[in-house]
Amino acid sequence: MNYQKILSKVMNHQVIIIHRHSKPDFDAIGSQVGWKEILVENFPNKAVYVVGDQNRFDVDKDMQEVPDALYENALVFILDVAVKHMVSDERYKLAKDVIVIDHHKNDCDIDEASIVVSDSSYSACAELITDMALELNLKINQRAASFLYAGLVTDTGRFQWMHQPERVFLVASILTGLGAKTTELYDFLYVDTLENKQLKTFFQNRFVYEDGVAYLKNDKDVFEKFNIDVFSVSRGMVNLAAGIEEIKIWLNFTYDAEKDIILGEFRSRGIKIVDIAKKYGGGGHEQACGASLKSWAEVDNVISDYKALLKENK
Ligand SMILES: [Mn+2]
Repeated sequence: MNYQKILSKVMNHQVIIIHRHSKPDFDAIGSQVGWKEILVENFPNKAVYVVGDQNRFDVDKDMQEVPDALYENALVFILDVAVKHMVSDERYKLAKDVIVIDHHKNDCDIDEASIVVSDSSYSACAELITDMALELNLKINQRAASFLYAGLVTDTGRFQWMHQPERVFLVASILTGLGAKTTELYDFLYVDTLENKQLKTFFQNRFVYEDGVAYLKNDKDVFEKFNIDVFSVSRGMVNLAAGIEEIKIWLNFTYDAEKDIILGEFRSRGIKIVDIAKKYGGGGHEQACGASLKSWAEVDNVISDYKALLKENK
């Protein structure tokens, strides 16, 4: 395994900066902050930083401002992503050395990387990071355990979607044994405000159900109507159409005014759907993926493609 090589690179650098994908989910933040905690715990003399865009998953406001000059001699880790256009803060290009650790199916296109660990048998990047830390006999403190556990829980949909359940539960057992704060996490994730619950009801009722495919189009008017961010609609609402017997594929399309693109989030039960995401320049997991689309006409093409895919699979 490459883990020993990774450890030697850590040993040989004084400054370590950890990146991950933009619009972070809890696996991205959990892996990033968890890995930082592990490095700080085991190598207290090193300067370790975490950078990137912030949202509610940066629960303790860990993200830091790092001057460009710091990159010159730095080792950069890029976690939970292997494609350059999705990395938050492109200054990783200034670094002396780059290591990519990911669990998605995409091929890595980050040319600066000297080591790429890309293993889609891991259900969460946090699972991979934990496995690596254990293999390297690194101490995982309670804060690291809590963040890594958060990544594990969210990327598996609370232990529903797992590539290797035995390993997932083993890692979960180890992390809870190390004091991961589970109740705090579940309250953060699953206790909702009344306003939010009502908002979800609104979105749920707007899904269109056709030929085994559910889809929802969220255009500008949604953001005029509600005080809600793009991510909360795009990622936050897609699974409102999950768990319906007749629906095997569910899609959520959300207009991102800042970038003037439409974010597509695609999910399925029992059908591999990532190839269509890739066809439109996106990617992700076999049954949970996405793509950025240029127009509502293109959105309709995606919907037609998924309907056709479902027919083929019947
Ligand atoms: Mn992940």
